[in-house]
Amino acid sequence: MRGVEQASTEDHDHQPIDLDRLRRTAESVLRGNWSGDHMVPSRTLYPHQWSWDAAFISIGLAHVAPDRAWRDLRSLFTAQWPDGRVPHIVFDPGVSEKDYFPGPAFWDVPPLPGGPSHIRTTGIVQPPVHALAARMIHAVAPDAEELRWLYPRLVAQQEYLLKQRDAGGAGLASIVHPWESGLDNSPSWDDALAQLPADVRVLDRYQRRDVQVSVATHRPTNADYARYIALAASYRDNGYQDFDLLDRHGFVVECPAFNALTADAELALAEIAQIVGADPGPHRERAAEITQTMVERLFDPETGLFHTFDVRTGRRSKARCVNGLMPLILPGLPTEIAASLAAEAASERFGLRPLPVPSYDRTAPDFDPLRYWRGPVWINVNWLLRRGFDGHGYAAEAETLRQAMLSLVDRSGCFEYFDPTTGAGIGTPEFSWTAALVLDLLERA
Ligand code: 2M8
Repeated sequence: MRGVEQASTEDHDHQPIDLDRLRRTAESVLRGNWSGDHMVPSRTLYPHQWSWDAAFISIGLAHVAPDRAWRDLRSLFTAQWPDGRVPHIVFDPGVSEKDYFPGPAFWDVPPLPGGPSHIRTTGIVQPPVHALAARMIHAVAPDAEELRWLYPRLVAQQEYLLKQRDAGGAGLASIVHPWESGLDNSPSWDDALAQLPADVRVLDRYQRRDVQVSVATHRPTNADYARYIALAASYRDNGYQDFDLLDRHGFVVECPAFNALTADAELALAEIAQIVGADPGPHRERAAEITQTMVERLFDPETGLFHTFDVRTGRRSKARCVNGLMPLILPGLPTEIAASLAAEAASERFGLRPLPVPSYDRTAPDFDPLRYWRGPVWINVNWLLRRGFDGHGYAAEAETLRQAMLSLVDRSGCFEYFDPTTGAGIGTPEFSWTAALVLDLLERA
């Protein structure tokens, strides 16, 4: 697909999208952020390798540099823990401790037993988008050897999440830190976090790096950041153990997006299993079980979308956030629930155009167009939603969303996130997953 594509007529400025320019810009961002054996999300704000970023990035990279796509996943899984967890950050030993906080000294994870001694990681996880990434890279640049290497590792990742992290006992994975959701500062966590003290004195001991390299009002508040640090320190001080989480840890929550991606990973693994000669059946069964449990436990018929469930209190959050729409990616979702999510996504609370879906309900009194995951538009969740629309037969909505994303990035650049009222780019510029997913969207005309 080359040339100029007419954007949706409802496009903000009715500007045609310059596809060639967009492609060149995205490719140049990915060239600039490649670090030898992995991609950094951003040179300034995020100078290491992040887990779910690597998955989104490799999906787009497959179209232009498939060797790097496979390499990115391999680098990440080389740092997998013996218990199967895939760490949310793999630290680059060449980057100074002061260039990202909290860095390896804070997390204090010993070298992996039997692994390369220079590898340092965090001890928390992020959503498992990697099986999907492996399946998608293979579709563009088949490499059965890479798939065979990854398959047992992807299975171990799922087993960790579905066994060690089933703190609620219902068959869903719990997260122990908002950072594990990837939607770090989402209002989804407000109720659970409100039960924890916000002792900002913890920040006297540490220097926040994010507010030195980004605009403070676009980042989490000090009160939230203090809670993040206290929670991470608590999990670390318990040796990153997952038994008795409800007694030992202050934040144990089931997220609809995290669990939808876990079920989606089982579906991708079923396809990978067929290629590598393993049994796809158990993967399909697990995907169906997770989907059904999510419907029973996380769906609220009154709001028409999914909500996070606080396992410690047994309460569902009332906040309407983008993670509540994400189960649309599951093909096994009952038709009427898929229809409810599709209607909610297109409603005035979210909306598919002229700008893509924001991270939080536009009509909520605390909707914040600038602060990180509390309103702004993010490309990765919209890319997932587009897939969901497509998978459930909503072809027009899928195309509307695709156009809205391309138009936004063409107009504003490959930013980390975007103001949902003006479309202005915010957060860090030259952000890898925005660039990578644009490359994938360009292939989906
Ligand atoms: C953001 O999270 C990191 C912590 O993991 C941070 O704020 O420092 C989130 O947007 C997360 O989803 C993303 O993976 C990460 C790197 O892009 O940045």
